[in-house]
Amino acid sequence: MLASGVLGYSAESLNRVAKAGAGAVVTKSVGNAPRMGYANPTVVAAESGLINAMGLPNPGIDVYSEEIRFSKTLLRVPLIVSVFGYTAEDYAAVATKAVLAGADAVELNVSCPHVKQTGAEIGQSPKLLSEVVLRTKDAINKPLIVKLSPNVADITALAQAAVEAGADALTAVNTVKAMAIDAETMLPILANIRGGLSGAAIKPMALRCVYDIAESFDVPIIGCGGVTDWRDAVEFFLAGASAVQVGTAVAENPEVFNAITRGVETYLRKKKQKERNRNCWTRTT
Ligand code: RRO
Repeated sequence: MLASGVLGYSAESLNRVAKAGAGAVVTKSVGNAPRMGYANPTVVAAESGLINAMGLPNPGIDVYSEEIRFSKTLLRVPLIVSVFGYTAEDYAAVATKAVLAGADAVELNVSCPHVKQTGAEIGQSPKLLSEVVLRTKDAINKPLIVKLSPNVADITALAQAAVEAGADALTAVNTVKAMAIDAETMLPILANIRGGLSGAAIKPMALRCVYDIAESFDVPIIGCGGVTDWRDAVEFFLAGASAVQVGTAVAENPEVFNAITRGVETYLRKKKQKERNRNCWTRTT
């Protein structure tokens, strides 16, 4: 799947990604009212990844509903709308409008690491998270996915709150709190100072989060964080994920999906052949 935040605004870019082989696409997060987002610079390259602080720029669900409707006329894969809010009612209201416009599923962004009063401020509290999930689940008749924050001491406590409140699946994980400083200017690089780190740099941490959740709960998990090639995807499956999302790698190469799916297929075929050979050997000896 395409992860939220990359190429996720327009119907055309979502469709481009779908045509490149994504099995589903997730939009950039949308809220009740328009938000400008932060001033530039909003993205900076880090060692093996990117640090972003976009600040949830979006046109608001009323305007974005048109894009959802248009996307549905183009897409041949499920459209998952990422929603955020400042209260449980807010989340439920945006999700309701997204589903009315044609969303096949909703992903709750309760994990944006650097916008106040939403995102991780909700997703770090089992009580607030539970309220948001309960309200939203009650309001929509489509699958509800909850995207969790890695910026917590114990991700399983948040996973438990989400699952018990009715989440159909969990995405693990959003970006890791980070910052970049320029030695020459002696200043932070991002206008917002703090941002979220994504890409290969966070893969081992994301894998551990998926493993922690899979060990504790029987819930579909979508692995997210540093998936760049088929081997990364396989590692997430082995950790317990049922699907993976790709974000940062898409920014570099929007065609990455076919390479990943073909690689996973070949891997599975080779593993199956090895298994057959082993069984054959055991029978004949
Ligand atoms: O818009 C952002 O700055 C942003 C969001 Br909503 C998010 O969920 N994660 C992230 O790293 N950046």
